[in-house]
Amino acid sequence: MKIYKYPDKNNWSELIKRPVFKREKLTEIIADIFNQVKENGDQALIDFNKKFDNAEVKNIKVSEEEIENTEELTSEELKHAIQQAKENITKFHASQIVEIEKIETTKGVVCWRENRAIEKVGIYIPGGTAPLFSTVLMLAIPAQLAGCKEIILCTPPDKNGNINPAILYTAKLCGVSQIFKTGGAQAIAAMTLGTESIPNVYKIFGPGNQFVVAAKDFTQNFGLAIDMPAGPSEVLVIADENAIPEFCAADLLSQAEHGIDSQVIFISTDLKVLNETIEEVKKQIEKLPRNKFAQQSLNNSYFILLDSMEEALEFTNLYAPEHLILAVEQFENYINRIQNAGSVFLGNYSCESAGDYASGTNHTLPTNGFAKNYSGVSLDSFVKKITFQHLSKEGLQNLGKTIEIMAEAEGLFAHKNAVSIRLNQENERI
Ligand code: HSO
Ligand code: ZN
Repeated sequence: MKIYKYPDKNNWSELIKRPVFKREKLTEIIADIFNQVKENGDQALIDFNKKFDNAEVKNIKVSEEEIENTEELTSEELKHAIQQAKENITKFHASQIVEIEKIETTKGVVCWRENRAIEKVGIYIPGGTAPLFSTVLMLAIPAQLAGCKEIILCTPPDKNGNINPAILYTAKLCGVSQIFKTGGAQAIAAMTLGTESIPNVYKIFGPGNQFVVAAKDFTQNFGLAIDMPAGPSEVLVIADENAIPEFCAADLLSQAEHGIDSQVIFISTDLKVLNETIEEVKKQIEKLPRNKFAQQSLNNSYFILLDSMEEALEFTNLYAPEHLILAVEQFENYINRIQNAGSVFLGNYSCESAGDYASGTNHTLPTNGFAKNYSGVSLDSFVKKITFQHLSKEGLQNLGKTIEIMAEAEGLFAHKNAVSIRLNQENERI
């Protein structure tokens, strides 16, 4: 834990830096994995399962029976919780569907946009120490609402060749079409190139380790889109004198427990709150089953004392956190000054966990400073928008001169002619 009291503004650029990843070496490894998947298809995935996950899997595709069994393997309590989360996430994302609005820009010239779902999308869910079935909700719900025809999901099997039942249960509940037992860069390669069992897709979503991140980078060479560039998860908490240190500490730890590279930053304008939060973190971390992860990520984390809320927001906008918690009383006064953040949690009762699981907002958010230029996943992430226009004869008469003048000024006479030929048309055919 590093503590900075009133750090000089000249040093802020150091504090907003994230850990750097060496990407170059990875590219070779990723290219090789893509090649193997291209050459050997499913068999390559079966071999990788053995090599990386120590799992014997005969069939890459999860069977209907395996999916049905999850009904029994998932407790009623968890099913109810997943249902409530699903309802809220559905409500919030359905509200993002906008009505088509036809705009007459000039009399007789009508323009509009229509959404078309991306036909085939792939969701990656990491394996490892936490089975992120909540991420299935966050990705499959908007995909289904958008109308994606094929939603496939890849996730690595455990040592026994199984997938966590909650992941399967949620995937089925949210309309995932097919589920495959493959993880890491090879899963991304399979969704990019297609194999005997796995269809290729047009866009890949979901978190993962550095290999998955690099493979998602690489897939763009094949014309695929990805949700967003990724980095480790992060939270920044701003606390004023009214913040509750116990709550702040719990929020910091909820992010820190994700992994050893998670980043948590605590900014306070009040020394007492700062000190008490640090003490609380030390106390609460003891009781966490994942305290080893949390401790390591706290080692890279900062506790910063600043002069004012103005400074706190200035720092925040530079850092551009994935999650921002405003543990301040008059949070309404600061909303319009938040420029760069993935998702914002307002007041003492809006914990990040709410958004991570069940309030309705999406938890797939820009990390690593990308909140400066990216939004989190939403319904829009699963659609393309096609523009349409219709010009009546009168419309072209009203706009034609402008187009002709501009085309001529660019030296593009064929463009000009496409208008002139219509305006000067002698025999009316239309
Ligand atoms: N905080 C993570 C999402 C998550 N948390 C999933 C719990 N499960 C990244 O936004
Ligand atoms: Zn989380």
